[in-house]
Amino acid sequence: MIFRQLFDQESSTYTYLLGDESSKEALLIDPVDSGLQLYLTLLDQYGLVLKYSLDTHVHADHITASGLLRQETSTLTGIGSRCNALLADLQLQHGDQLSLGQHIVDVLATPGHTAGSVSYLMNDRVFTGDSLMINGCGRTDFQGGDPGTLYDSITGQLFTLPDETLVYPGHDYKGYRVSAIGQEKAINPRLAGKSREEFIAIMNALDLPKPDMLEVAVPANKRLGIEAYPHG
Ligand SMILES: N[C@@H](CCC(=O)N[C@@H](CS)C(=O)NCC(=O)O)C(=O)O
Ligand SMILES: [Fe+2]
Repeated sequence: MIFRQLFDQESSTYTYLLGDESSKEALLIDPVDSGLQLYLTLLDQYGLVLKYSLDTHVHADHITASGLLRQETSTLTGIGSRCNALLADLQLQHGDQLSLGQHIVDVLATPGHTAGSVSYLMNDRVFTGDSLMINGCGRTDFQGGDPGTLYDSITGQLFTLPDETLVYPGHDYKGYRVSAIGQEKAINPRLAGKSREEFIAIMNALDLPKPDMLEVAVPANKRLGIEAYPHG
């Protein structure tokens, strides 16, 4: 597999490029609009064809490149069906499977950061978006977020994966790049040894300032980051 973890400094967002060398099929997870040219260059350099541009949720802090990628390539765009981003080609649901050559991507519904959040599981790694971060997790105070629901997603879906499963989050604000399910179970301060009630109390007490781009990004990302789609 070709695998690249890309970082957008502006929003501290990780974007993932996965490519299957045999079939030349590729997918991107959580591409950022300002990275468009970089993604196209990398695809070209590796000789890959973009099959899927996937988002883990409707982002509140940056604009997705999925709509732009749809215009520039033959990619299908995909997002959780409960995100209400109706212009996406694939309205993904828990249990859906996508193929990348011989590899399978499993869609896991992991709501709680937003109502429509999903994670993508491929081989030994899970792309958790903002459902599970390294030593943390996404906030739950807007976009249909709910701390109890997030606790249930993390403990019921993500923490039931093998401990060795690598965790690749949607953001990191502290310099971490990759974790593992076993490590998050053991030392994530919001989750290790915490009851559902304790987790809810922690999340409800965060009192974080709203993302700078919230009012712009959410409506834009519901249109996959472009005004008119797919003809714009
Ligand atoms: N200061 C950042 C805040 C970004 C933010 O709130 N990120 C969300 C993910 S969309 C989150 O869950 N952050 C978790 C945290 O800050 O602990 C901005 O303005 O963009
Ligand atoms: Fe988010």
